[in-house]
Amino acid sequence: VYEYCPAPGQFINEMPRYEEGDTYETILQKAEESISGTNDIMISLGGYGGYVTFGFDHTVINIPGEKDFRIWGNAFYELLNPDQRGGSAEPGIVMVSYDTNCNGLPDDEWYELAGSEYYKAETRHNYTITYRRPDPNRIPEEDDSGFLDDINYIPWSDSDGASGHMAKNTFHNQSYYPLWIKADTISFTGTRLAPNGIDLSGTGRYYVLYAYDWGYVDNHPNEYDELNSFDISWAVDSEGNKVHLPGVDFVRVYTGLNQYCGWLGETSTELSRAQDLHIALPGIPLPDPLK
Ligand SMILES: [Ca+2]
Ligand SMILES: [Ca+2]
Ligand SMILES: [Ca+2]
Repeated sequence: VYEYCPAPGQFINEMPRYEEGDTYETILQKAEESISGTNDIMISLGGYGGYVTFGFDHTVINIPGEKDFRIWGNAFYELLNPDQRGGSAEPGIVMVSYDTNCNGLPDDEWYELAGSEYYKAETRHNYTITYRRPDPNRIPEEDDSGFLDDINYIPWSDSDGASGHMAKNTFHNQSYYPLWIKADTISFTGTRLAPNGIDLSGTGRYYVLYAYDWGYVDNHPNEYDELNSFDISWAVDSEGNKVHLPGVDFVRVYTGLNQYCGWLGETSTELSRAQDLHIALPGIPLPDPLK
């Protein structure tokens, strides 16, 4: 893991856990120990824009016509209407990079993998958000649900001129702002997908987050291996033009939505593992047939 830069969120400082004295370096180490190999410990990227950058110990080859790597998240479909593919889908956008200068470091050009939403009108490109550290002098205010006890917790503003707050809920009482960060603001830029959460109750009490079709992390349950697998040939440049990469050495995943869903809280991508689909792990056969 080369970078772990989450946005604020209800699982931040817990996945991985911040302990007194931790620095960015020790948190990075914890993120690496969480998702390396088959350790399978979930890390959270927090709200919109939060990201992790990781690599393999080899180049993942882009085999034409095949998906090349897979990423595990914690998405699920609700039991009542599984056919509608709604539940907890918190799509993370994938970027890839090829070690063009062969120095083993992710200092080369990055390309987004254009998922099913990339070219849609409601998808926003070059979107920037800035979160501000909570004001220690604010007076916490509850909402009517009883589940949010600090609705003005973390202020954010974006490049569209919109602003709001990430609330604090009664289920998670630790700081949601990354405690190892000294700066009072954190900014992220990227593509932002349209909201995918629908409040079925109409009163803010029952949100269902519907999965997008394909091309995102933490969007479909892990048992749908094909829907959690990625083709390097989906790569596009910053203008949206397709690019051909022979393979990738580095992968970045960031939370793709700026959305708040009542007591479910902010939408945040989680992930726990990645795998090169062209190399079998000991004891774990390759998917057959390769899709
Ligand atoms: Ca491919
Ligand atoms: Ca490099
Ligand atoms: Ca999730």
